Amino acid sequence: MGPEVIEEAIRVLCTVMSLDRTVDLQFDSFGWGTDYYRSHGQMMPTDGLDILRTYSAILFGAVGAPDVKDYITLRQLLIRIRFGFQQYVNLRPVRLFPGVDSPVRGASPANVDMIFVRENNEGEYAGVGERLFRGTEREVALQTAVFSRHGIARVVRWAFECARSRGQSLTSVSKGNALEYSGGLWDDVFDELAAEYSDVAVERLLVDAAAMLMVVAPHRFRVVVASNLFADILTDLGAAIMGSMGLGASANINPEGTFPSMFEPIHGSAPDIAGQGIANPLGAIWSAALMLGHLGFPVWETRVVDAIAAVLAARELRTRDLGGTAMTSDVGKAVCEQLVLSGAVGAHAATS
Ligand code: GGG
Repeated sequence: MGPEVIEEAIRVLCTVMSLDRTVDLQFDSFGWGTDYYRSHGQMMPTDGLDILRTYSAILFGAVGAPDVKDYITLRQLLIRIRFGFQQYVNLRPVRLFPGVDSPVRGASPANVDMIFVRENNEGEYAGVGERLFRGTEREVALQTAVFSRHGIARVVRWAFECARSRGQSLTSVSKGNALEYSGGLWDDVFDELAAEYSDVAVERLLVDAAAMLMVVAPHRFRVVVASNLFADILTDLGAAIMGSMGLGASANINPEGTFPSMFEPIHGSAPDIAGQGIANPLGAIWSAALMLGHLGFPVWETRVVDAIAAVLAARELRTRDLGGTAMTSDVGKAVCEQLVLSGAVGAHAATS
């Protein structure tokens, strides 16, 4: 369902451009993915990163298909781009929009407002490992988690800066009790940096406690920093608390700007509903909003998120995941209409 939701994200970006001529984006589309794999034996061309490198940003849909191993689709495309372009920060906002019912009792827009900073280039995703004695009774799989001081420090520092700029607390999630090497290093680096950022309130949680507290006390989380795997899992939980996986947005950021950053909804390809035009496009649209902020249009980022919020608050147009019957394109068009309704003032603000 990647193409369906990205189509709506582009519809919204085109609406923004029609409202503000200073937002001048051009799009090239690459059909890299499982179809490409079936005909070429790889998920993207060998020189795919060289092709992408010339762009200002990447808007990514989804990967995954039942007939291709998940580790092929994910590693040969999404992870290749994240690692190849040193997108070591994966920003994932978690907020409950007014008008959306959370499955979590007591969750409200006031107490569900988190930003996850996911380490995006290391951990269990480093791709280091082996399968020994394949297909035999004694088969063994080794998956080595890679945690470097440099890799931890750069993402934790980024998270501290984020928390400081927002005047919010920073929670670090690890598993330093059972994972004495990786979790131990993570905790040490976090503590060292916490001493430098004494103005930022901090909390350190074990990942199991963090999962529990996100449900029973979501207000405790504002900016959260965690390793690749832990934050991947916790942000799916976050999306569930938000009301739907279809709402989750993310930004894979190369903070130095040496390479393009990439923006993608956090959901996968959902083969059960792909191609039916019923997927929720709001996670993809929110991701496009994050892209606008990254490209220097923070006012338009806010306005697109406000338009998403308005559509959800109206409780009229909902895709199936949120209990409605609306089509993907209906929801995309509704966000555009909201933008147009509030357009003239915003266009001025965006350029000033
Ligand atoms: N929207 C991108 C996508 O298809 N995500 C699915 C997925 O499995 N993601 C894993 C990850 O974010 O590491």
